[in-house]
Amino acid sequence: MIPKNHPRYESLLLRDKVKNAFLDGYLADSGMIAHGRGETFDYLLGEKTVPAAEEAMKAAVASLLLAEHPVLSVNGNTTALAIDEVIELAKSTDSRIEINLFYRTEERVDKITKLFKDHGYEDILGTNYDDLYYFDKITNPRATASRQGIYIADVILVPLEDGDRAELLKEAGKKIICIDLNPLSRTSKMSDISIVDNVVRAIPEMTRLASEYKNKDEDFLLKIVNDFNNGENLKDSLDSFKIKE
Ligand code: PTJ
Repeated sequence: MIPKNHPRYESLLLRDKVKNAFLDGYLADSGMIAHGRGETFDYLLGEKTVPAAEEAMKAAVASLLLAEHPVLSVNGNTTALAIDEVIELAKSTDSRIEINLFYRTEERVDKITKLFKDHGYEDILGTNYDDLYYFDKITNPRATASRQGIYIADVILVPLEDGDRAELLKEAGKKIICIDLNPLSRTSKMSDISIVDNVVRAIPEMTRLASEYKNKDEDFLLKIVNDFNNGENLKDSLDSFKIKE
């Protein structure tokens, strides 16, 4: 039990979620290491959404709303930290949700499938019963794509993704939006839109933006997307890190 008046309460609460998800068997052991890396970047970012991330989120939400087949990809960490928030974002952007695990096992997929069902989301893709395609033509468990989801998707949101799969999806011609606290990661560098923020702040903010943009016309959304420059935005994100006291 973490006392609410602890100065690091919010951070410890996230750690607890990650640890419990590991003990429940759906978060990869490496997921705890990935979380620790994310924590460090978030600490240096001041644990707040910086203006560059807000700009990237606007372009990301506009892209999801303009997409024909938008998909939100989820893994163990995203499920542990933001399951309800992902479901809300899917509803507000008419996106599908697909399980896409780097360390894919049937057991983890089943557990995540059940969790989404328990949270009221019935038709998750990428399950053990889905019609899966393998992007690299060999049945590499890291390269799965549901034929109703990632396989036909034009825009994919990948929160907390590893570089290899981001690369695979990019090679498959998808527009990639990532949420990654590390602006220097391969995923951030190769994505079309990189949101340098914590998934726990970014996903709810994207849902808020989606409700704001929902009734805007296509030209309004296209202008946001076209005015966005990911390289420039990543530089701004990097400048937001405080490495001095
Ligand atoms: O559940 P699986 O099997 O798909 O595995 C998921 C992990 C995260 C273990 C896997 O994709 C992996 O190994 O990822 P990496 O290569 O460690 O990359 C994760 C990135 O997410 C790192 O750049 C972290 O800094 C970043 N990160 C960690 N926590 C957060 C985060 N970014 C945003 N919000 C976070 N809470």
